[in-house]
Amino acid sequence: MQHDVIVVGVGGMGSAAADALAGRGQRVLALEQFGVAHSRGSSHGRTRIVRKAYFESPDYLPLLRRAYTLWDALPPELALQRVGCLVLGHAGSPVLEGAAATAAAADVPVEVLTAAEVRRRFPVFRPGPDEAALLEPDAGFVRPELTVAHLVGRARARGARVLTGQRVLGWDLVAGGVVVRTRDAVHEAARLVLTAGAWTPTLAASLGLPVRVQRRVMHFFAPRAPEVCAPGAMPTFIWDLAAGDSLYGFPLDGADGVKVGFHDRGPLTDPDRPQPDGSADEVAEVRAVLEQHLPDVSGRLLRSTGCMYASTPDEDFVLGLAPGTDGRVVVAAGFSGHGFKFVPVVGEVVADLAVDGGTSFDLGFLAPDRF
Ligand code: PYC
Repeated sequence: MQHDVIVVGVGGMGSAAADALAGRGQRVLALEQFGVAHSRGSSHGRTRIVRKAYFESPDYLPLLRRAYTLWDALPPELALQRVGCLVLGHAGSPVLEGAAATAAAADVPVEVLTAAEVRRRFPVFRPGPDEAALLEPDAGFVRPELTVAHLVGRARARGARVLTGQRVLGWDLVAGGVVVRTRDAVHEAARLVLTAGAWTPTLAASLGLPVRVQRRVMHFFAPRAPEVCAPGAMPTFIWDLAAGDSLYGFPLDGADGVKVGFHDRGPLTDPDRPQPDGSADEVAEVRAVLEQHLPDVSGRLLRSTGCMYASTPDEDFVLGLAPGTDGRVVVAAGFSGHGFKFVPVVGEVVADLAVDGGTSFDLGFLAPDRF
């Protein structure tokens, strides 16, 4: 067999997996249907939030701590930019309370701020009197496209074959390994890693994972008052507007402006249809929220770009050995719009699972067979 492991899908997770596997001496073939650092999936749009006061669950903390170490070891232009993260919400907001609970349980330094304190320290935000916030200074953002390009480059330097323009049609278990079919070839290897993002429902249909694919839009605005949006004056943020409805965003990023988007709003979509740019209605929807909550951001629209979330019912990831595959298939999927910050540690975990059949992290809450 020419390869030890085939990686299907080279976005954030696939690039990290290919890199980590090649770093462990595996003969890796990685197949990507588009190009390196493309914008057809879920790993584009300039910036991603990184934070540890994880309202989703404290169970992510061991993975997050390792991810921080790995982000900090990357070249400076890829390392975590520590501009902080502000979580805002009404009293009793599950996002705010969840972030505070994880911070307390895991000793993550945070500051609790009243609405008045938020307005004084970060005037770009206009919380109402019954809202509060949690500031996590050690949080910030990373760069998705640069990260993918870097990891692919390093994987190749470590001997991985990363092929672009290779649409995978399907895969099967065979005696002693797996085969993967593309339009032009059939590839064999001992192990398969599925990091197919929004194409998980297509490529992992036999695994029965309940991953649904949804459209999201990232909006980039030239702010009306750039001085209150500069890094230092404005942290990244997640604003819990109402149950299951939040707005997130980033400080001013040079000519790219201020990026904001709804974490939860967006219809189901077909990943094979290129996502159109944000429509007039989608822009009007976000502008209405900006006018009320961050009016200084709501200047000229620079661009609105579509992307996709591949989400599970509980919005926790799917990370582990796929059931019924005799330990030959590793699946890393369903990142539900909050996965990119884990990219480097997911690469390591995937390599552990593919090479050793296990990992020292407790991944029970992410098990592929939990549904
Ligand atoms: O993962 O921090 C995150 C996030 C929340 C909303 C968008 N990204």
